[in-house]
Amino acid sequence: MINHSKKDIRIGMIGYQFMGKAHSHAYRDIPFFFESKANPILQALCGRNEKAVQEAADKMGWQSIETDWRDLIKREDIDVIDIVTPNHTHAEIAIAAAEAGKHIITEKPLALTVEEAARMKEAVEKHNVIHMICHNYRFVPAVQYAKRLIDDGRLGKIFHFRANYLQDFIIDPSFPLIWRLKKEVSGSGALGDIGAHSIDLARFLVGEIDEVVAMSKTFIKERPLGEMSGGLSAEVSSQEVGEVTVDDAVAFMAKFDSGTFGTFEATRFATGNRNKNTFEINGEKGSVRWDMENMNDLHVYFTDDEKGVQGFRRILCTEEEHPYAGAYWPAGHIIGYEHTFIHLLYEFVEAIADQRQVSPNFHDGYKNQLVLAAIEKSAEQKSWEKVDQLNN
Ligand code: SOE
Repeated sequence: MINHSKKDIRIGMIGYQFMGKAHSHAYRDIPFFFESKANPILQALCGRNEKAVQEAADKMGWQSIETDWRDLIKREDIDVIDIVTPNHTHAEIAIAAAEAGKHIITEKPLALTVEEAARMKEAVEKHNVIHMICHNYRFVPAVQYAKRLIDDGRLGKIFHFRANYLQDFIIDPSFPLIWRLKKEVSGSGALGDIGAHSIDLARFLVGEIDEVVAMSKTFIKERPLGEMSGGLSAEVSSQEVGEVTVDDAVAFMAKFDSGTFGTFEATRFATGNRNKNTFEINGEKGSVRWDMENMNDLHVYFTDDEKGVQGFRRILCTEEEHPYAGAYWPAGHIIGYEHTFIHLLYEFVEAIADQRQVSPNFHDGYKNQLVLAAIEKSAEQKSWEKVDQLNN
């Protein structure tokens, strides 16, 4: 039976590969698992290759297609523009979408530069649309529960935030020069692609970063030309080689406004680590540890636990008490990567139904971009950099 009290939210999505699949699936699952005020409709899918976009639309359940994003934005039967295209396109599309009065969600990082990010933030503010950036790891129940413990004071004053985001998909020197390895398309390398997620988790859990010092490295400086071929795989398209213009790895230390001491590493050269996104937070009354590869677990330690049996213990965050978890299965029945997008997009469409802003949004994306820029500058100049000095 159709529920007429729900607000229809007609989505137009640009891009349809890895993230396009994650978003499409999530929109479809929202009404299945959540009592949402919104009814997301997969109205139109956009991509330049007509045959490929039609195939993707048929497979993922989109009702129509467009081959030019400008035509999609002009359509009156579209409420939301969802941007899952490479990073260099985010600013132009988002600004045009804001001008057309569409609500906007974009993949991360927000933009290539602080200047672009600032223009995007101004556009969504000026046109008063609802905006969000896809930092999906915030929406893991265990991460949300860690946030609740911190906000409730269970860890006390926070001394350390320690994060690693480790991948290894480009280690082979014959892996081609995909868009993620070109600065003019991606902005930065491991830093903006995965380090941006750790920065978002840090800002979400611990607060703003004040100052950073960084080093970065490009291990393989030239690669054969080629393209992504779905997921994180790619195909070489020519014998020619091109220059890698982004970092393969970055490490940085950060001072938070709160006085918390931060250490971070983001790399695509951590052999054997496919998508190891972790953090540990140490406070005066306790600690929490989380690892995306076992994303349902939160390891906690409390100093007031009984002496003799103290130690890190594992909480399986699948109970009613754990944010989002109650929407799924009986306790102990775990969820996965795709659910992070269901939660994120659920929050987005709910916010649209309620006509209010949501987090993380373009302000968060902008703040994140400031941190990314300070890290790049620090690595280049071998100096401590104040994050706010880039904030004008
Ligand atoms: C590739 O490094 C990638 O898909 C990132 O772009 C995502 O943001 C991350 O969540 C998983 O890895």
